[in-house]
Amino acid sequence: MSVVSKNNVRKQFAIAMSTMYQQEVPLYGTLKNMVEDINRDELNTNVALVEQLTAGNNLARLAEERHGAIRVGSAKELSAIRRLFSVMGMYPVGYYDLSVAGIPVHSTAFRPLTHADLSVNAFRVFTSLLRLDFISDKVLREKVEGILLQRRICSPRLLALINQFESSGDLKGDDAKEFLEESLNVFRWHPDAAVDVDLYQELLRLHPLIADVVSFKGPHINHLTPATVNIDRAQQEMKKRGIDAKAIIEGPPTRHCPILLRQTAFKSLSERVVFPHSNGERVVSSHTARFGEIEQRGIALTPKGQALYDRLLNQTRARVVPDGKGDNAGEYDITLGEEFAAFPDNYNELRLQNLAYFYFSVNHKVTAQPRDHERNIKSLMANGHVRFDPIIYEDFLPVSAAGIFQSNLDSAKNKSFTLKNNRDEFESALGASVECIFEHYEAIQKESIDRCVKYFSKKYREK
Ligand code: OOG
Ligand code: NI
Repeated sequence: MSVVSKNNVRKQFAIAMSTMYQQEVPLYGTLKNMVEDINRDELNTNVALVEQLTAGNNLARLAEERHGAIRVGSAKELSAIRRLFSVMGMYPVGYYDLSVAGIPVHSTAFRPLTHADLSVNAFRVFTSLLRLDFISDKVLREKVEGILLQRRICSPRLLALINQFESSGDLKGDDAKEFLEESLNVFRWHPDAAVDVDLYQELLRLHPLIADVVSFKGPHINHLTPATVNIDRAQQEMKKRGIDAKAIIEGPPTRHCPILLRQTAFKSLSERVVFPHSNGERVVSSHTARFGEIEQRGIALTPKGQALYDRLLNQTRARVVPDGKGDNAGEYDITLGEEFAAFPDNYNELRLQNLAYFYFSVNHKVTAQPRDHERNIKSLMANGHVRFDPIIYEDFLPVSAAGIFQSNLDSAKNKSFTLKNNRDEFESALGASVECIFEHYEAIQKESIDRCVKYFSKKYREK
């Protein structure tokens, strides 16, 4: 039996998840087709964009690039999920504390790390751990902890396959196939609830997220996200088709040079659930949690660029807070545009001011050889021997993520509460530390510069 690479396992997993979610939530299939049509049309009419995506090695994966999200209830579940994703070459990057926005979770994103692995398939899973310290009623909290402790989200066979991977470093043929099937089951939707309807209602009143995590048999995938090259158009198109879209696009405003990440979504749908009842009967009711999202990714920012982004977003929100219903959506967009006028919107300027990360590559269109004293990256770039293209941001934004959560939690009373920003607690639940967001972009940029310089010094030697 031949070894199946982690990249291959992840690629197949992403495809299988997409198929499963389209069956579970048919509107997601509509959304995905809509985004594909928009992308095809945009790429047909924008030659420069196609060139840029090709040079940065980002064109092929556009069609299959998407992320998903899950929510888990305990340290045991979070660490099991970490081990599961590592079989697919996905590692925890970044720590997002959403309690600051009134959401009782903290999160990370499991994703591939290197440029080569990302270009094979960039599937990521935003993973949130419920913060049970949010439940102030001790009796209820202990009851919930007990339920979560009993829950087994991974089958014994899946755990055995993960162990096998951890001891041998890979999975072969049929084992990899079985691993995929078993993994898919972890994220499947269960229409029969694991708690009775009274407890469900009690948890719902406390916070809809708690009900969503605790009441079911596993961490069902709660959305998938195709990537578009024109999210404004996707937002308009959703509205045109009568799809119940989120009121605002999260993240930075529309720009010539897109930065970081912009997101929108259709709101979560009400789904039929069968609950057991303490009197032994079954009660048919509904649950609202699962939705479909669209993302547009732009260039990754350096710490300096990220600080500027954070400052401008804070300034925007100090002036207008999106009301969630869309009544002040226009005003919010205008204010966002005004504040972000201070963010350079030109790739060369972003590079010169060290605000963003770039992928450098040899420009084969220029055939003249550089002169000896020009074989450094600065001159190579100035003379067009080397081109530079955006390194795409692969991570998430805490304020945007909170906005996505909130738009799907209609019944959430925005209770204010304070929980400690507790990265240590999260990492100890995870059983590992989370990777730094910036380090990997830095490494990709450096590697691309080294490759270009080496290319021209080799040519130089051959002369
Ligand atoms: C996750 C919401 C955040 C994103 O893309 O920022 C998110 C969730 O609802 O579980 O998916
Ligand atoms: Ni998302």
